[in-house]
Amino acid sequence: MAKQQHPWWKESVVYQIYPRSFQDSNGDGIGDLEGIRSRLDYLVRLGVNVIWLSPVYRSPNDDNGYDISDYRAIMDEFGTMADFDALLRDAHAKGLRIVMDLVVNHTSDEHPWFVESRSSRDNDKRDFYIWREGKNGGPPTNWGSCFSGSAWEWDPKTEMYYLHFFSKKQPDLNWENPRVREEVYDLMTWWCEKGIDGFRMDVISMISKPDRYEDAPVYGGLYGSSSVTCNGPRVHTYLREMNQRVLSKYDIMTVGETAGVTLDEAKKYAAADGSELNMVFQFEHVDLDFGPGGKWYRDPMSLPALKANLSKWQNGLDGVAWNSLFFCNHDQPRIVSRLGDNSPASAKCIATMLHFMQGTPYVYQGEELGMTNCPFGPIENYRDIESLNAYRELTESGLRQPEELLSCIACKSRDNARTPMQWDASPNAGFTSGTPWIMVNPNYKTLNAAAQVEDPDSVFSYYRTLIALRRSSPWSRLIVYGHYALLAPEDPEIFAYTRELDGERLLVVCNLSPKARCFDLPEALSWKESEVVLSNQEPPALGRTLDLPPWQAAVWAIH
Ligand code: TEU
Ligand code: CA
Repeated sequence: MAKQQHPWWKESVVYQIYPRSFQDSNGDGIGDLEGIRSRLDYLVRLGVNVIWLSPVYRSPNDDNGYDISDYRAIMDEFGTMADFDALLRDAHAKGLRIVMDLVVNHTSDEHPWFVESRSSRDNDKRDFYIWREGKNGGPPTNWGSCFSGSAWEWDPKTEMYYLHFFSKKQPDLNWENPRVREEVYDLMTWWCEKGIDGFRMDVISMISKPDRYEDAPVYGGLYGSSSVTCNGPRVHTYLREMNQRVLSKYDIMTVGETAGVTLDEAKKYAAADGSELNMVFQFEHVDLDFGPGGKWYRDPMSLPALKANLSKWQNGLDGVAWNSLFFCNHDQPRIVSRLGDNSPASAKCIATMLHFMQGTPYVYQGEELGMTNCPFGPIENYRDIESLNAYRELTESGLRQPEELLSCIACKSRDNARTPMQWDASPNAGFTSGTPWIMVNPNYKTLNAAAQVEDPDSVFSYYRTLIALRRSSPWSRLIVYGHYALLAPEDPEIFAYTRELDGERLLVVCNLSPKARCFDLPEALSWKESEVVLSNQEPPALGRTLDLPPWQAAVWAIH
């Protein structure tokens, strides 16, 4: 595809579906493809035009589908390939595109490649994975897995270690091996030929391992940081090759999940010349509340730090690469419980702040309803391998006290995003007629789609408006392509900025706090006329000083 100035993926809004938790169609308590198909009209109503499907491939589900044992088959619990084809057909008929999750940093240990690879030292597929001798009676390096424990697993059969940056059932592929890359390009082509509309590439920043396997710094726990393998020496070579071999042949959208990416690296991953991927999906802004020891330590997220960070990415990629805009996904706690106070007003305020920025917005299922973190209670109610392993490792080692760690897990667990979609007030929120695989958030009786879809003041209707403003309104070009400028960087409660394109301007002001605030617009900002574009409450009169009630968000076009 020739490089386009205004490609569809810049003008889209993506909705992420975590299939396991979206809609169950057969009462087994697990969401499935038929369930998704039955809810397409809801997405049409919301106004999004792209669906990102978290993995639906065959998997033993050690990490809910991020451990794939067959890239050309559908997970039994989710249905069949015929169900997938029906979903793709119906989605396309309704104007919805489908982007597949591509998990090729690692496979499942049950993938036939790994079964072969581990069978003997001289197996034909041995070099599909990363095998090393131990050192001093232990693993080759001190690297830790993102899911606790060492990143190396001892395999007694061949008496060597294999590398796994996630669970030991997710061995890392060896991208150095050209045969591995060929296999990946083949399976990607297979899906493109089926007519899918793009790929979200799981931890694609980790596929190129360092040249030297050396110990890494230890920040909080027992192991060296896994970030040593982010942006490895050949990652851009591989992605350019992938682009030439597959991506450039189709009109698809590609988004790289690029943990640990820097601004300079992002300019390569998502270069405007189209040589690698379309956009980066990075985590600096949502990792601001990590403590010095990482995710399981809490620091408050200061608004000036958040503003500085988001502004860095807005300004840094403008014209040279492309951002994803998100606060929520299946790995993140709910933003309304994090930055907000769980109220609908705070949900709308946070959404306004994000959706008027430059980049492609991602809405994660339930975010458009203001779904909140879940009061799980005891550790037994959690399902996520990351939370469960961290709890075991950090309490058993004596590094953390159980109660204190549990309160941290309650705030940060990925399971907060994975409770069933709240469709209505019927049992199990209308998600399943059976027993859900993970608990339903008890607030579903009042917080659900049925209560919101027709209500013009609901969070759902507000998201619908945000999406419509971006996709088809007099301000669409300005919202998609306008240049960004932050106002009042030091203000601890107000997030305000402008967007500007060809002499047209938008002013976005969000009071991200539960208290009323007076806000003086900077002297340098001037306008003659103004028009309210959007407001989540009665809009304040636009003057040099704004009176903003708690969680007020307002957007003006100024001339
Ligand atoms: O996530 C990779 C990643 O970098 C993190 O967001 C990770 O989930 C971390 O543990 C958060 O605390 C991707 C997927 O989005 C995630 O669901 C998978 O578990 C992981 O890769 C492995 O495939
Ligand atoms: Ca089911």
